[in-house]
Amino acid sequence: MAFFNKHEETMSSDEMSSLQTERLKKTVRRAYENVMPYRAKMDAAGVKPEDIKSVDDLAKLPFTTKQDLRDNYPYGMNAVPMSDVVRIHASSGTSGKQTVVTYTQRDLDVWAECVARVLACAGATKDDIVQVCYGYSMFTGGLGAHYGAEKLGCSVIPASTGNTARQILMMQDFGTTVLCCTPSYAIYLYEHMRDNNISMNSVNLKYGIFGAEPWSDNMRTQIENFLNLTATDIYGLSEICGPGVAFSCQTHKDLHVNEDHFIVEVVDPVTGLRQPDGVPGEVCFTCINKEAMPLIRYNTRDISALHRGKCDCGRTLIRMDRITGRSDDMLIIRGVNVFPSQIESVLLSSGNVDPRYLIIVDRQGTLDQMEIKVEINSSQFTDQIRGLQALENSIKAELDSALNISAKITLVEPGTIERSVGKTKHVIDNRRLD
Ligand code: DLL
Repeated sequence: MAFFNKHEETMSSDEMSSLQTERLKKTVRRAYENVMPYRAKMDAAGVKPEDIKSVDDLAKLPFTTKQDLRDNYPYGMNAVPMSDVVRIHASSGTSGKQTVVTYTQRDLDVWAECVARVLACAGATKDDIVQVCYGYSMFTGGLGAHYGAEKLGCSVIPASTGNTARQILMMQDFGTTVLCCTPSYAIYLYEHMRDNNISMNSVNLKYGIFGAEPWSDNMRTQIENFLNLTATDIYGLSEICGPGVAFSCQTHKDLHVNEDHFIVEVVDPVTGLRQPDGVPGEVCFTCINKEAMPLIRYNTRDISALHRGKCDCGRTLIRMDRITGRSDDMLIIRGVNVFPSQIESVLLSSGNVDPRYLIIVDRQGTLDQMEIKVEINSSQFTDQIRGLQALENSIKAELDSALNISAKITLVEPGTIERSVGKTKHVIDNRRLD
C-alpha cells in the first residue's frame, strides 16, 4: 500500500490528538481575532479561545452552517486580507448567492497534498497519466484533482467535462491510466464505448478516482468490471477545501479522513450532541490547518458514522462510512449540487408560473434525469401550443444558465399538482443507490 505522507497517515492516536490540539488552539484564536462572525458567535456562547485546551473542548464551540456563509457573503468569513488570497471557488447556496470559499497559497498546497494522498493510496505514481474530467470552474473538482495529481508528479490531462467522444479519444491517444470523474460519468463513458463498439482494449485505465456524488459499493464493483480498473472513492466539499477531505483505500470499507487537517465529528441532527462511534448523524468538519477560511464545526448535512482503529491498509486516520444521504434537501444531479429553493426562484422569476412545481429525479440507465412539472398561471393558461413551448424553452434555458443544470420542463394546467395540507413535497427522488 502506497502512502503520500506515511508519517501523518499512520500516526498513533496520541500523536494525532496532540497535533490536532495544537492546530485547533491556533485556529480558534485566529478565528476569534480575525473573523468577526466567529468572535460574535463565541461571545454569544460565552466561550473564549483559552477555553479550548484539547480536541474534546471542540464541543463547546458553536456550529457553522451554509447560512453563516450566506450571511457573510462573499468574504466575511475570511481570516486573512484579500491580498493573501490567491484563489476563489464557489458552490451552490440554498438560494440566490453562491457559497464562496477562499484559499491562500499555503491552503492550495495543503489541499494538493490531500488529493495526492488519495491518488497515492489508489496506487498512482508519477508514472501515471491522469485525465481529469471533473469541471474546471468555480467547482473545486477539476482544479482540486489537477493540483493533487501534479503534486504526486503525474502527467495531467485537464480534460474537464463534456464531449464524451473526445474524452475517449484522449484516453486512447494520450495513454490515460487514471480517470477522475463522477461515478455516474464513469458508467456513461463505458456505455458510450460499448454502444459505439469501442474496445476496452483500446484504453489502458488502471485506477479511477470517483466522487462528488453518493454512490454505492455495488456501483463501485460494476464500474471496476466495466472499465477494468480499481475504483477509489474521493469525498470532499468546497467549504472545507474541495475533493480530498476523505478517501477510500483498497479495502473499500469506508473513507479515511485527512484528520491532521480536518477534525471530523458526527452529531445528532436534533440535539447537536456527538454521536457514539458507529452511529450515523450529520458530519461536521473543523479546518485546523487552513489560513484563508478556517471553518469551525461546519455542518455538511451529509450523513455518515465514524470508526476508529487501524485499517488493513495501515492507515490510522479516523474513518467514516460512505455518505448515505443528506439531512437537508440538497440534490446532487450528475455531480452538480442544487437546492429546490434555487429552482423555485428561477421558476418564479419567469413571472408566468405559480409557485407550484414538482421535481422528479430518476436514474434512467446511468445518468440522472430531472423533470420539473410546473403549473402555469390561470391567466397565462392557453391552448396555443406555441406559447407554451416558448415558455418551456425559456425556463429550460434559464435553469441552464443560472444553475448549470439541464431539466425536462413539463408545463401543467392550473390545479394539477397535488395540494398538501402540511409541508409541500417538492421533490420525488426515484434514484436508488444500489
Ligand atoms: O463535490 C468536491 C468534490 C469534487 C468531491 C470532486 C469529490 C470529487 P461540492 O460541490 O461543494 O464539492 O459538493 C459537496 O457533494 O457535501 C456531499 O454531499 C457530496 N459529495 C462529494 N463527494 C462525495 C462522495 C465537491 N465521494 C457535497 N460521496 C458533499 C458522496 C459526495 N457524496
